[in-house]
Amino acid sequence: MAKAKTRAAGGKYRFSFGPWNISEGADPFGPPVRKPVPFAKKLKVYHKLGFTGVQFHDDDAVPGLDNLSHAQVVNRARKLGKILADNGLTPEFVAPRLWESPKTIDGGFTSNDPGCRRYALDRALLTVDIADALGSKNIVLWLAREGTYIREAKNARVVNEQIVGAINKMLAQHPTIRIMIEPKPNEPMDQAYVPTIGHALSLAYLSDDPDRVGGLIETAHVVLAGLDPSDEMAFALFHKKLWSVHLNDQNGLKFDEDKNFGGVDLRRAFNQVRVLDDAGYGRNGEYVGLDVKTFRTTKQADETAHLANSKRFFELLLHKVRTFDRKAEAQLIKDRDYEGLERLVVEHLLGA
Ligand code: XUL
Ligand code: MN
Repeated sequence: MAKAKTRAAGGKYRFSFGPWNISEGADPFGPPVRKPVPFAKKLKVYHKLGFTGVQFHDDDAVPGLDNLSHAQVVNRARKLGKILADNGLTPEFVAPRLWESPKTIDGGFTSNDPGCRRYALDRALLTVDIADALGSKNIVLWLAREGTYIREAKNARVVNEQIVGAINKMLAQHPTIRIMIEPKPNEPMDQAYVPTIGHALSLAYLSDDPDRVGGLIETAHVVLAGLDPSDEMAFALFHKKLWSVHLNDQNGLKFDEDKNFGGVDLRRAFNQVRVLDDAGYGRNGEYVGLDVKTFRTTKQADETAHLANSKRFFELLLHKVRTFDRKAEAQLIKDRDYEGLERLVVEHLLGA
């Protein structure tokens, strides 16, 4: 592979993943099939595979946080921040896990129960404190259960006020914290309230500090919405609000698969790398984040192969992006010869 000049600061893209990406293989139909990997052992994997950013849920960072005092939570987060720094790792973001507690059965910020809404808000504010103690500026909001199974259950107009209200309280909790909304159209809900990046950014602009609210786009989530991931990324990049990505892949409209980046649709993956690289993604410190799961069939010894594979596919596609004949492309566009352009792209991807 020819050495292509990378665009991010420091000359290289920086990669991240979350500890949940090394999974035990449980699915709704069967129990775990691999042994759990202790967190400390997971941390060792990062450098080995060429990753430097760690994505966190609040309770990945501080397990059992619902049963700890505020001071204990912050103290443990601080200690973890030091461990990360000692290992040359950076905490990319922290995301409140608002979908497992009995108090979030009917949603978090949009629950119909005011006590449950309070729980969700308190947990989101605690997440801000955890991020601060860890040394990260970024909060990711995947609004897992903010939605409905039946439309009549909630007021789809009022929920926007509740979501923006919660975002405003999080912004007020810390002067420099940033919030990245990760849209997803369904699963676990039948219909989610912030299904696309357009929805997410329109709420961002309504917040008290729009400069501190942006987006994280996950490939699979966009495919589930029936849209094109590179177009969604381009939309957010135009708004200067693509602050992270969860690259993976998704084979059509089914459960959220979190497959290897490029594993389903190479051309779709090529176009994601192309819009990112063309826009100088990474220059402001953004990570190339992955959210990938290995197959249930994977043996214990290969439990991180999907991370290595997805990163490699990104790098190979980056080379394809940078060696694509842009002059020929411009001429074909000028001639409105899109059959010719199709051939140029596909032959390039096939190495023909
Ligand atoms: C869910 C999903 C989450 C978020 C972080 O589909 O992608 O893992 O990325 O909460
Ligand atoms: Mn994700």
